[in-house]
Formats: sequence, C-alpha cells, structure tokens
Amino acid sequence: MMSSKRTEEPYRALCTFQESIDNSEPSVDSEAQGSIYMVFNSVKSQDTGRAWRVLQVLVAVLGLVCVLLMIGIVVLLTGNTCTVLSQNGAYGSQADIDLQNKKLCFPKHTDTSYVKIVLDYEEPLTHLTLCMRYMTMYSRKEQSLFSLATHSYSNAFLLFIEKNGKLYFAVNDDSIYTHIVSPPGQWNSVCASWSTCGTAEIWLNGNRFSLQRISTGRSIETKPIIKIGQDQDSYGGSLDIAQCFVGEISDVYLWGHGKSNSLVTQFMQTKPSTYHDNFLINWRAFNYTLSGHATVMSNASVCDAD
Ligand SMILES: [Ca+2]
Repeated sequence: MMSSKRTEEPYRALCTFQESIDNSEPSVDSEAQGSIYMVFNSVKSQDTGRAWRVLQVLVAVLGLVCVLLMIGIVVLLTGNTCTVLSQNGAYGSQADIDLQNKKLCFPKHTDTSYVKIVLDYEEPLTHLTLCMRYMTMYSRKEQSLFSLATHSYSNAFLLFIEKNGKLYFAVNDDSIYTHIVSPPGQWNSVCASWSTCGTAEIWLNGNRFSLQRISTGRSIETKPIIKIGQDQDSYGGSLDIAQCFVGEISDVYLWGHGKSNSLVTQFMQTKPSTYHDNFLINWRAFNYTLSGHATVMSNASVCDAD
C-alpha cells in the first residue's frame, strides 16, 4: 500500500498543479494583453472621432468654395458690375448710340439731372453751329438748354431760355439777350451759329435772326464739358436748380464749322436721317452720360415732367 501511495502521489501532485493552473486567476501576461487591447480600442475610437470632425470641416469649406465660384460665374455672365444706372433705370453711359425716334426726358426740378458730353477736338474752334429740338411747358422760368464750358469760360457756348421766355445766347462769356420768344407747350426747332468773325445767328422754327457780333477773334478752347439741361457756372459744376431745364429734348447736333443754310433748312423742315458733315455731336451716334433723373425715352413714351 505504501508503494501504491508512493506511486499515486506524484500523479496527484501533477493533477493538483494542473488544476491550480486551470482554476488560477489570469496571469500577469493576460492582464497586460487586455490593457493593451483596451488602450488600442480607445485610441482607435479617438482617431475615428477626430477624422469625422476633419471630414465635416472639409465638406463645409468645399461647400463655401462652390458657392463663391457660382457667385463669381453669375457676376461674370451678367457683366453689369461697372454699369451705372440712372434713377429711372436707364443705362448711365452710352457710346455711339443711334437715338433716332428717341428723346431726352428731364422730368424734375433738380440741380443733378443733366446729359453730359465730353468732346476732345485737337484745335480751338473758330466756328460752331448747334441744332436741337425741345419742348417745355414753362413760359416763365430760366432754363438752360445747352451749356458748353471750358477752363477759361463757363459760358463758352450757351443757349438759354430767359424768365420772359426769350432766348439768350453767349459765346466765351460774351452774351446776347434776344427778342426771340421760345413758345412753351410745343416742340421747337432751334439752331445757333457763331464764328470768330463775330457773326452770330439763331433760327427758331424756320425763322432766321441775325444777332450783334459776339466773341470776335476769340476761339473756343479744347476739352470742353457739355451739360444739356443745366447751366454750368464753372468748368463742369456750379449748377443752379433755378436754371434747370424741365421738359424734353431731341435731335441734338453740333458741327465745328459755320452756318450752312442748306443744313439748317434741312434740319428745320424734317428730322434728317443722315448728315454728311463732320460732327462734334451726332444724335445718330450719341456719346453721353445720364445723371440724376435725366433719361432716354422713345418718342412715343410720355415724359411726366413736373
Ligand atoms: Ca448760372
């Protein structure tokens, strides 16, 4: 029995050791392995969150860039970034526009409404002829039809209606009060001509009037500023609301030469379709800038002047 006992003891010891291994707490290596696994999962979770946030920011930035690109494309396609509009919605500035069957409308008493024309002839002018049509309802109001100012003279070439309804003409500040009455409430055709010889003439609705000599020997300087519908008392400025034109104007032509009876006769009789002369201002190729309430309308439209 003793021998049997001795034989069984090593086996039992081995089984006890094996049971102790099977039933023991996790070993040190197993704990470390679990910790690493947990840390790995934690890091993995943090990385996923950070990547998600980065992705959200990228999507937002891309969306903003797309919106800005679309705005840029729309602005480029419309191409109106540099166009100035008058208060009535007409284009503020035009070059070489044929205004046949159109008119300029000056509906309000302001010192800001006018049509501006800048000329750039190279030599001082020794002759000048202006023709235009106009209509106003006012019979007792100072109104400037055509004001050409140079650096030296604010009234370098001025056609004006006096308070008594008579036409006033000035060249290089040398002025003439005429007895020519401008009838209100109808379209009037007027031409005014001058040369350095001092000769000055006005035609109104087919009637010719010779005037006394004005601005003899003095030519009209280069780089003038023209304002239709306002009177300039300085070069390009000093406008007076009391002298603004209220009504309608059309068929404005300016020639850098003296009177031409056939040309004036043609203008007075009809609305000419073409003139074969060298124009400084041509209604059929008009270069102008609108300001304030001044606007371009078709002849069939109604200009609601105050
Ligand atoms: Ca004035």
